[in-house]
Amino acid sequence: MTTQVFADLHGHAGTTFAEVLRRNPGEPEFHQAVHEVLESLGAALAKRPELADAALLERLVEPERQLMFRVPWTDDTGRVRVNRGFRVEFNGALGPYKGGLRFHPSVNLSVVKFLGFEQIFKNALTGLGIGGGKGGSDFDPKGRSDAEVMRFCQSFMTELYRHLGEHTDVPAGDIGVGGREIGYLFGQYRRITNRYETGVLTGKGLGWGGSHVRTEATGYGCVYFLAEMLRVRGEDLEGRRAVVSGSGNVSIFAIEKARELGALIVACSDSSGYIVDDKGIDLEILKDIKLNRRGRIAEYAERVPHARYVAGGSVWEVPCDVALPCATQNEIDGPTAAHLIKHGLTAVAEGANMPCDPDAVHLFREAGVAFAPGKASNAGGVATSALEMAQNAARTSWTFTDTDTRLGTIMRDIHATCLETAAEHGDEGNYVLGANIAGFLRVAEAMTAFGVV
Ligand code: NDP
Ligand code: 2IT
Repeated sequence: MTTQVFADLHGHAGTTFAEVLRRNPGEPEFHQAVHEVLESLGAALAKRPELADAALLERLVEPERQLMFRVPWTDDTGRVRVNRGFRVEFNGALGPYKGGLRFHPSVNLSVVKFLGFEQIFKNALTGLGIGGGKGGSDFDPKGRSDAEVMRFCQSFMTELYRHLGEHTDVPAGDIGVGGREIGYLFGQYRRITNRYETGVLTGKGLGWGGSHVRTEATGYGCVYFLAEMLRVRGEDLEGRRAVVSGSGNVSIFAIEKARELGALIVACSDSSGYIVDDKGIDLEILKDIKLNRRGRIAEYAERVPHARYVAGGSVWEVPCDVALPCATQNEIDGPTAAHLIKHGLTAVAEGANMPCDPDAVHLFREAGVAFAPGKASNAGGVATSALEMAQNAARTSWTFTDTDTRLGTIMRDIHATCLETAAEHGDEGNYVLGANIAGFLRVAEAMTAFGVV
């Protein structure tokens, strides 16, 4: 793990950050996410000194509740395995804690806290009534049978259920958690509680309380945001050469929508390597490999003779005009960003959470690259989760077109909010500043109304 060097923060933000470092040792991802938000808030706090007086920052950086628990399960050979489960209920000022579950060997408290912290501002930006939370486990679903994944999910829910509820805490998917896992989790929740409480999880199947467009929402929403960011610059996606990292839920539907809007997506990846297809990725083949058969990206090059597979390496070696990082945190660092800029990059929209590190974001801004931070551009997933909760509460279901139209409107509204907020605070076009301040102000208003709680 490399030691991070943080730019100095002044005044109230500086003292708050020093306390975060002291109180949360060994949590670099959490420090990084907090630093980025605090760095943006100076201009907002200068206009609203009463927020600093009410210790809003000190309260925001401290999770309301952090749960860690043992998850024992039995593998197919009969061996007992033990994983660690997490749920961080970070801030419930705007609604039930809302945020995904990540199953990946890299999951630890720092990762869950950074994701939960980001989620507070992201969820606030949607304008819907959802607080911020996140959870998961260091369980690695890769190579596990369906039966093993089911037993793990059942054990995980056997502890977690007591902390959940449609008005309390509502998980969904994230890395390693998709429709299959949500099914097992919901099945166990229903069995333990004897309640058909559809609003307790989102990302459910369409036949049992799920919403149209939830599967596509994060990727589609990210491209809606990107298209809007280009539109205000007098540009569009037609004929643009794009690279997307990852080949999971967010990546696949970002590719689908970007292609529909005229982009040529020439490369994508998984954790083993990347593929390049200069004719444009064949989405049917990619979906078959990744969604139907849970295969590896290398198979794409076996099925598409003109494509090539590069084992290891980073997909960001491939020059592009538009970058959609949709895999994981800190996948684009300073040198990678410099390489991309040198080869003609003009726009970045983060589909993943915090995929660009602070050096990369700084270089993009300096070079005039249009940059959309994840908490704004990937908010379509959680926004559609809130739409799923609304449908569950009303015991109704909307059409695909209706739901997709609502998603489009939400993403354009978030885009406008970020731009307007950045301009009001003296930094035109800075989506990072706009997203952090707008999200913060909405949460701060509710927290102030509630008093010291
Ligand atoms: P998936 O599990 O569906 O896909 C993840 C993809 O990223 C896979 O291709 C995976 O490769 C790759 N990947 C994951 N971790 C690493 C790593 N450490 N190094 C290299 N590649 C990696 O997850 P999602 O698509 O749901 O999530 C992707 C990102 O989007 C995450 O940052 C998530 O937090 C964020 N996000 C997701 C939302 C959602 O609704 N699902 C909403 C908003 C944000 P492999 O299969 O080889 O592991
Ligand atoms: O990072 C995210 O916003 C998600 N993984 C989706 C959360 C949700 O509750 O839909």
